[in-house]
Amino acid sequence: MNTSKRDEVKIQSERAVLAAVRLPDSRYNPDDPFGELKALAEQAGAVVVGTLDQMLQRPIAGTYIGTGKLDELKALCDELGAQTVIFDHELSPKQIANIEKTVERKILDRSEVILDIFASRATTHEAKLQVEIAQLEYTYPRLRSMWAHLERIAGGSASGGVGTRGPGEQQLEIDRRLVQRRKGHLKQELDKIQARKERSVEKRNIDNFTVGLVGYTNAGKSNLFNSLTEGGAYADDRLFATLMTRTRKWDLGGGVDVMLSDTVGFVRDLPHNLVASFKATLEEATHADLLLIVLDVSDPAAELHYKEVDRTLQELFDEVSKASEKAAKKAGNDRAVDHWQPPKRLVLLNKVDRLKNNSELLIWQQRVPNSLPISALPGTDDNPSRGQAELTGLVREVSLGEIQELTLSLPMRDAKALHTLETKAEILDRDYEDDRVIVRTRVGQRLLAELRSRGSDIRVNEGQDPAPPRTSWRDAQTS
Ligand SMILES: Nc1nc2c(ncn2[C@@H]2O[C@H](COP(=O)(O)OP(=O)(O)O)[C@@H](O)[C@H]2O)c(=O)[nH]1
Ligand SMILES: [Mg+2]
Repeated sequence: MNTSKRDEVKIQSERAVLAAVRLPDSRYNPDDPFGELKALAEQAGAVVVGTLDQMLQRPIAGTYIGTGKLDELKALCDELGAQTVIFDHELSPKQIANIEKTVERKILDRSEVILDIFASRATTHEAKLQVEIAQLEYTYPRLRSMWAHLERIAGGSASGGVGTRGPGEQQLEIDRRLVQRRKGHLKQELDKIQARKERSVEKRNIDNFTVGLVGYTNAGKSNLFNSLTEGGAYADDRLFATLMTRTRKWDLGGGVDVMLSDTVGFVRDLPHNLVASFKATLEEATHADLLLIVLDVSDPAAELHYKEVDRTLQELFDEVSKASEKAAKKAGNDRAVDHWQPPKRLVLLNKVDRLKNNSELLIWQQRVPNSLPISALPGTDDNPSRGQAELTGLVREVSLGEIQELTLSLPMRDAKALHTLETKAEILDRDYEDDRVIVRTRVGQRLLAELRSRGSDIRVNEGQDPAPPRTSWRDAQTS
């Protein structure tokens, strides 16, 4: 049998063909029908070499796609040297087996690819547990159906008569119980974590202002990530692009840099039992200082996507905020500075180059006041990428806070604070008084506030008050 093809669900560096059935109620972008699945497959490490779709009134029971199309699919795989076919649907185990018989390739469905991505992205203990539970939940019913099939074959075999249980059958019973037991164990562990709410209320690293890219799959996050951090050097090398680390230094010019992360993407019609693992995996985004919400405004579903991202982030923020307050109370520490602060947010209206007219963009800008039109595609010298220079400037401002010229006094032994000032602010003059250093400096309001909140005994010269927090949109975004 060719079940061996599915021993390994991973598709890292495999050549894949994408397949889809378009039903009357299918939701997809007609201008880019395979966009999302392609971005998902690439995120899982596959190299997409071809696509094939079919319009149907309803799916075919045994094979989902029409049987005539299966021969076409096989020919396409032969021609393109593809090892894998990824379907843009959830398929039953029976359908997978039937398709595999004709196409003679590893057949995966959309949920399996998504789960694989979540598994590779889960960093916290909670996220890892959630992903494994989802994998067991998704795999378990598929195994059951496979067992039922095997049981039927075993029942008719010469080795066992009616009422005898073959050794294979016993093994399957045991496996089934093991899956259940493992799931029970994981759920218990998860309950413990959630009851304790022992999320590390991570203090942000003062040396690194962190920026996270969030948004739907196919919105352009990875392209933007590449373009901003490497001038698009890796954009064409798809395979390498998915293998590289997901956080890189982003040089904003003038000696200022921040850390930029490409986070796990939202997925259209996320299957119900994958929601928990998605949210747990996304939670790392709540620890960023600034979130760039990337929106593909050329997608007909853009408005829906925007609302969904907004709602989900708000839910996450509320959860983390509660956990953070609890933790602070428990520690008897009520200083506001130690509480978790939600990241600032900026919405990037991406793929503006694909909009057919300017009025569409104007509508978006009205709808989302704190937004910036952008194109994530790397530009050329003659035709620089729209919005990227502006974005870099904005992020630079936000990461520094308002710049002021101040005279500061700090203890000489606070070498760390002094070093931070030297690297992140401009020192104009320096003097020594007893055991203190007096520096005249051009310093960002944010940097100063953070240094002081970390316990540095920095005094501002009399008569000079640090600027009050800004009330511009950037600061307004935190509430
Ligand atoms: N026309 C156009 N296409 C874009 C732009 N940004 C991204 N894309 C395309 O959209 C697809 C998805 O991009 P990707 O960065 O992988 O999205 P991600 O899933 O959010 O990481 C790719 O085919 C990109 O070439 C853009 O600004 N303009
Ligand atoms: Mg991506």
